[in-house]
Amino acid sequence: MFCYQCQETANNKGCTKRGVCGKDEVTANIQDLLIYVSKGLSEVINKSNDIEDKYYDRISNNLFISITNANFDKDFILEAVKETIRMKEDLLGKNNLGNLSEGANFNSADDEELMKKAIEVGILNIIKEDERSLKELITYGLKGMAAYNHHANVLGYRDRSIDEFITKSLEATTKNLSLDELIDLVLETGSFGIKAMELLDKANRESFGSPEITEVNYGVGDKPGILISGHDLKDMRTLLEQSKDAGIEIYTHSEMLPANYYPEFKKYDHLHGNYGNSWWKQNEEFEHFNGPILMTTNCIIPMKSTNTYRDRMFTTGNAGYPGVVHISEDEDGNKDFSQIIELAKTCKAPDKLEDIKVVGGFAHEQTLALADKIVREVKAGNIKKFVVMAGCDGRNKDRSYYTDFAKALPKDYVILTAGCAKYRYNKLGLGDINGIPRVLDAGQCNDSYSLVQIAIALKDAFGLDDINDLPIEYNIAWYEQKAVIVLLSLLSLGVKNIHLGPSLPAFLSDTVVKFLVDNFNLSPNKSVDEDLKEMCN
Ligand code: FSO
Ligand code: SF4
Repeated sequence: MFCYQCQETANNKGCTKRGVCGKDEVTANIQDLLIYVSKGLSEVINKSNDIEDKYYDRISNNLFISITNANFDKDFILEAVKETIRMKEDLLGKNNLGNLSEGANFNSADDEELMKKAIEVGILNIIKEDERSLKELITYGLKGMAAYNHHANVLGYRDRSIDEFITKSLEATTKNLSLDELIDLVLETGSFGIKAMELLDKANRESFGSPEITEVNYGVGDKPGILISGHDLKDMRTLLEQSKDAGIEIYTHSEMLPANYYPEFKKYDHLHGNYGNSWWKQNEEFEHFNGPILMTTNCIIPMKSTNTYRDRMFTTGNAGYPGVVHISEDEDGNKDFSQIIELAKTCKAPDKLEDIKVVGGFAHEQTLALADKIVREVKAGNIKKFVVMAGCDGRNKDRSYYTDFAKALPKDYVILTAGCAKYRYNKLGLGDINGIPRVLDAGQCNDSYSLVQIAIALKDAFGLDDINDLPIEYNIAWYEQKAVIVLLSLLSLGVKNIHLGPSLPAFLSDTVVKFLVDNFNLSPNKSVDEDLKEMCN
């Protein structure tokens, strides 16, 4: 195996025996095969006519499955490989396509043959480092984009241009392209990242209402509960609806926290609030929850031998974990969570972890409603700058940088955040500036789109021509591939001077780093003091 797609990769070079994330070698190889056959299916889709949605869905699902910490179940992933090959053969049977690449021609349903192929199709097959770096940067961006696209698609929202861009770009990564052509494709991937986030923002707002400023309860009640984690708001609605008269309560976890901000979910009295912290604390916190846990997407972490919650954990959608019950949708796209609800009724109420309330829900509509006030405070000199600290959290000790940075920021700085990165500083009690909280949480990582909207609105309000003239600094934390598409999206908008940490991606070659530094002045995090000096001038 060789995998270097996330920030935790071994020695910041690559995982070669077992992933730091817990992914074993066989699973890593099957994921490589899944990407290989997805590129083959993409080529066939691109050359065929009248493609039904289900083919594009297969591609988005495959990319999502291979995101860090989404799916550890090799049988599940192998089944996705076989289904992808079946769908490709099905399209080939309907179309006369002539010459195809090796990946598009590859056909097997035999486990042994598939496993042999899986070992042969790793990313080190791209020999030239710069070419590999750019092709993987594109592929990881597409993985993040596909996740957002999938969440919009299941809510009935679709933009064919996004689907087509994903399949065209996947096919492009199999071709001989110059570095300049690949760099253009990297930036185009960022533009489509904005489109995908915009589509999901619309899907979420039209389905569940616009997020509202909300005080979220982190305490517990005395009824048994179900903990729902991940990013899938459709699953959230289904679970709330199916459990409303069951005498239990629903708690959000990690990236599901922003569900508490949506009017549609607030209607359910049994939505109790949020339980716990960032994804990487789940081994400990799930033990204390006592009831069932539903993982709708990443981030899952492997259970320890001492963990007892395996029998009360469930996965759905593109998430998977060996030995854990997976709840699939039926032919009409509906899911039945009744076995989770019945199990919850037999469980104890959650143990109390903390007893606080934290305010969030500053997505673009709410923040723009405050825009006049914000502009007034900036013009009066009470708010000096905004710092976008969106992105991911991670378990690496270096990540305490973000807590220290947030604490050390001057009192007239406001943090704009989205994604699980917020758990590093959302409970610090950083106060407010004349009623404007110093941590404005827009929501999930995809809600970085809201932060872009806020920046564009502020640019107009201040009458500026260039987004880089705004009093905004960017200190982005990355971990997995959704943060890659957020970063590419910002670059595609021409945002410069982004600080990226806690380390630069291992998949960026020296040449690609140089390109990003020369053209965007991207810089890796240094110490809190050095970065504060650069950003607070
Ligand atoms: Fe975090 Fe995990 Fe949302 Fe990611 S929970 S790390 S960027 O999945 O997608 O922010
Ligand atoms: Fe390593 Fe990250 Fe890949 Fe897991 S996802 S194998 S930690 S690089």
